[in-house]
Amino acid sequence: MNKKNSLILALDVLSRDKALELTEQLVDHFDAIKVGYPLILHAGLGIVEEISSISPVIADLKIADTPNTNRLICEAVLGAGADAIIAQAFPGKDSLVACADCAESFGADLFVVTEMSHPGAEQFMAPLAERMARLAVESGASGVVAPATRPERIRMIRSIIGDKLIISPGVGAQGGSAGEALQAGADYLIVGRSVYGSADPVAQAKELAAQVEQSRRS
Ligand code: 3DU
Repeated sequence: MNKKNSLILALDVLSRDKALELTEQLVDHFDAIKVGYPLILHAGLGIVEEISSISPVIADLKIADTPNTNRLICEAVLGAGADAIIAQAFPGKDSLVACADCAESFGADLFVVTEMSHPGAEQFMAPLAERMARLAVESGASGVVAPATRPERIRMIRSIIGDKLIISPGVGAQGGSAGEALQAGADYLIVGRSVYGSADPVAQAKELAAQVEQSRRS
């Protein structure tokens, strides 16, 4: 993934046509497009192939199964053209290594969820986030997913993972601040509803780019 804008679009729209229209409109403003269950379940796996011919794609299937099933899922979505996958750490090292091995065989990136950005993540994930971040490093992941809604947690996770990448959801609709997440150590911001749900997605993307630029200068 080429770091130009430090922005990843979470494309959780439900139709192929809308997804492709937004991709065409926004491709220059985002370094990658993240697609997940909402879009893939509605539009089919072929949407990964279509978007990946326009932009790098991160497949956010939050893969969380046995090593063999993880491998089958990774092969399907990376085979469809995704450049990166997202997996959960909690199934354990063998499951995560299966994803890392598959990503490596496709020349793709693996991002591991440490602690999610919604309030409920404080219940089970936050207490284990440090261990999950360490596991991500041990397993050979390219980076982790850490919450823009809790910049102090990004800071803590950065101290564990060194120079691995942090991609960070929660800016905009979930209340997180772009500037604070970047200052805390996020490499990329993942933004969905506040862009694709806006009356003017390109204007929203430009506003985010201005915030990224301001944070780089400060
Ligand atoms: O809240 P938004 O609409 O900006 O979208 C955020 C995206 O990031 C969405 O696809 C969601 O599934 C994903 N995500 C989180 O929000 C929080 C996480 O911890 C991990 C992924």
